[in-house]
Amino acid sequence: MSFIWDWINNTRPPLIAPELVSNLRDAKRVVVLTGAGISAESGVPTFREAQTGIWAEYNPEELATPYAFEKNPWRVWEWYTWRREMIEKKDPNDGHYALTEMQRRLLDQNAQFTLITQNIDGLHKMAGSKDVLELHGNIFRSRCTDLDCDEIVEYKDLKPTETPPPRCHKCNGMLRPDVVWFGEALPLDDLHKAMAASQKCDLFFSIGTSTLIQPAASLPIMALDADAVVVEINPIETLITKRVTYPIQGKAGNILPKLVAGTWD
Ligand code: BV8
Ligand code: ZN
Repeated sequence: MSFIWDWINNTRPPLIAPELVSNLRDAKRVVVLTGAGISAESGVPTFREAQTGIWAEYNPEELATPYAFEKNPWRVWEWYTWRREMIEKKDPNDGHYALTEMQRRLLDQNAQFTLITQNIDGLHKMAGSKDVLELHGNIFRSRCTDLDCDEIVEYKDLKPTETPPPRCHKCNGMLRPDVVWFGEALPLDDLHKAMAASQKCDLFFSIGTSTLIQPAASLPIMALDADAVVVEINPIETLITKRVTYPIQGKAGNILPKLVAGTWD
């Protein structure tokens, strides 16, 4: 029976094409876009996964909106507290660390590297990645809702209050999570940097994202339109799978360490 397995293994294309390894080794401008899927192996539920406990009946896309916060600031704040307390117990996984190593190696060879994430969990920074563009904000930061106040408060500096949301220590305004809700504009400076890098790169990775959320989902398309080599790493097909150069069906925590080791070790 082993000759059949040998035949299958020898004829099955390698998960990571040798040409991709040389693309990465010779790359001059690399962009990586990550979504909730890269944190899945850290135990952080992806955005589309069913919620659990008291939040099971809620749809994230209905809670992550300015309208939901205006209507019931307490409930939205409690939802973020529940997520924050769950996320702070999680650690970066091998996929995050592989991207940190990829950034180090590329900078060593004077290439440019831009890491863009839709995630708000802070795990890329925790894994050592530098200059991360957090397009949707960060769950460990809060900001004042008073239009004349620009106070940002780190989670560790929050003063607990009997009835959430906590108040701003500068103007006593209500604090909100410093994340981008549906219907809100992304941080313009970071978005412009992300778009410029995607339009100029020679190699673009789309990792762990369903490519459904705009405007982040347009970034891989910008790279494709600029004739970049585009790699997708996702266990399932997405809207861009048929268009990318290298569709790699797999988990980020498994594929990325192999790719980095195969390129530089
Ligand atoms: C805006 C923070 C305009 C909050 C989030 C066209 C153009 C512009 C806007 C729109 C448009 N069409 C529609 C819109 C509106 C909307 C939108 O995109 N709606 C969708 C539903 C169609 N966009 C917006 O509202 C954006 N704002 O455009 O404003 C504007 C301009 C000027 C002035 C005013 C307004 C704001 C969008 C940001 C929303 N905030 N997060 C919070 O998290 O609480 S988005 C949220 O979804 C998370 O950040 C998450 O990262 C993100 C995207 O989802 P994914 O990351 O892709 O996660 P998902 O679960 O979907 O998929 C995970 C994938 O991983 C799966 O494919 C899975 O197979 C894969 N996977 C699983 N395990 C693994 C894996 N992959 C690899 N390895 C594994 N182990
Ligand atoms: Zn304030």
